[in-house]
Amino acid sequence: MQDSRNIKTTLDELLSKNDRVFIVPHNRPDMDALGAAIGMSLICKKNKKRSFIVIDDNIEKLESATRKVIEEIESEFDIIKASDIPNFITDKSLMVCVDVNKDYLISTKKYLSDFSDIFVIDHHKTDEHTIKTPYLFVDEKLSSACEEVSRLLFSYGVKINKDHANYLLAGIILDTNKLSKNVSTETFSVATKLTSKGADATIANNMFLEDFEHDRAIQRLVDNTTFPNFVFAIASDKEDSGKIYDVEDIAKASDYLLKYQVNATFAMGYIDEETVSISARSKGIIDVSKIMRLFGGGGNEHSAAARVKGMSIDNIKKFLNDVLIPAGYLEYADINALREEEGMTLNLTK
Ligand SMILES: [Mn+2]
Repeated sequence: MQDSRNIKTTLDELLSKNDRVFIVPHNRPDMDALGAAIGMSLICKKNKKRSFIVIDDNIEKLESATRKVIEEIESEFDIIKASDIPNFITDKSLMVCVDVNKDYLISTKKYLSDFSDIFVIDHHKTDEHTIKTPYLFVDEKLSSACEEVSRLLFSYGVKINKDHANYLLAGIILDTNKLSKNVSTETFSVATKLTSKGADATIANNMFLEDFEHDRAIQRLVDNTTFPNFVFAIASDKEDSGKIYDVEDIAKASDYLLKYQVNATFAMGYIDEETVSISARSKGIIDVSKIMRLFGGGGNEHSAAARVKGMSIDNIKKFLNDVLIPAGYLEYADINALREEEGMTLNLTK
C-alpha cells in the first residue's frame, strides 16, 4: 500500500510513461465514483493524455443523479463500455480505478492483465480481492474518492468549471452524509475550494433528492386510489392540492396499480395549471385506448393516455366512476356500445 503523500509523484510518473488512460469507477457508479472519474479525466486532459471513462452499466437503469450527470458529460468526455477496451488500448495504457479497489466490483476485471500499469485511488477496506498493483492508494480515513481527486486537480492546477466543481462536491456530500460524518479539516478545505470554483451545496444536494421526489409523487397518487368495483383503480391527487406532476410519474403510478386485482388502472394529475394528464393501463380485457379516446387521447389497448383541458380531476373521476363503469357494463367494457346505449355525450368543458 502506498502512502498518500506520494500520490501525485506516482501519478506523474505513470502519466508520463503511458499514452492512454482508462478510468474505471465501480459498477453502478454513484456520484463519488463518477465525480472522481470526471476529475481524473480532467487531470489526464491537462497532461495531454487521451482518457476514457469506462461505464459498463445500462445508463437508463442507474439512479437519476448519476444518469443525469452521465448525460450531461457525454459530449465532453469519452465514455466507453468495457468491451470497447480492445479497440482503444495501446501497449502503454494505464488503468485508473476510482472509489473501488476490488476486482469483482469493476467491469474491467478481465482486462487487468492487458494494462501496463494500474493505479487505484479509494477509501474502502482492502481484502483478498483487492487489485494487485504496486500503485494502490487506499486511505480508509479519507472521506471520499472525490476529496482525493479534488486535491490532485488543485495540485495540477487544472481549471475546472462550476459543473465539474458540483460533481466533485456532490461526491463528497454523498459519502459524508452532507459533510456530517468522516470529515476532516482537509475535507472542509477541499469543499471550500470547490465552492470557490462555483460549486453550490444546494445544487449538489438536490442532485440526490430527485429520485426521492419522484417516488413521493408516485406514491402520493397511489395513496389516493379508489377501487370503485374491483375492476378499476383510479388514482388522483385532490383537486385543490396545487401539486403539478411529471407525466412520467403519473404513468408510473398507473403502472404500479396494475399489481392489484384490477383489470384497468387510471392515474391522473395536473401537469400544468389547467391540464390534467390521465394515464391508463390495462391487463388486456379492457381496451383503455377506447376510454382515453373519449378524453381526446389515444394509445393501445394496454396503455393509453389523454390530456384534458377545462375539466377538473373531480369531474374526470366522476365521469369514470359514474358513467364508464357502472356494474353490468364492466365485462363488455365496450365503450362505444356504452355510449350508444346511454346516448351519452362527453362534455369536456363541464
Ligand atoms: Mn466513495
